[in-house]
Amino acid sequence: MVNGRLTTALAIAGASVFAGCAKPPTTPGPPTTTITITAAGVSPKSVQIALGARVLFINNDSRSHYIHSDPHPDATGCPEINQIGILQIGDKRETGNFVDIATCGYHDHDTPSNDTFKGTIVIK
Ligand SMILES: [Cu+2]
Repeated sequence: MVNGRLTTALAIAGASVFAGCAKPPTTPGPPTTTITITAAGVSPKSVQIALGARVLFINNDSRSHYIHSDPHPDATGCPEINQIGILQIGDKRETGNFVDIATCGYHDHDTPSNDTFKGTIVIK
């Protein structure tokens, strides 16, 4: 019976497609560390994160901030930080994934000598 075999084959194919849908959810990555910017400066001034993690910057100040890797003006130290760039009022943005063990300094590129807006991200 050709029809009987075909029906069986379709039933098996259908079962395996269903099994494919039942795979477990993907594991979430490491939690994101947050640095908040206000008129009082960046907080916390120093954060420690795991290798491969990112940092979220939130601008709660009443002006924009241009977050840049040290050293000023070249910003070559930790290019992951330069993904933040200019944060307008209320903006939030993540760095790239830090892929090297390092201590990364950053500053506000618009006011590079203002220590209030300088901070450190330690990757370990
Ligand atoms: Cu700069």
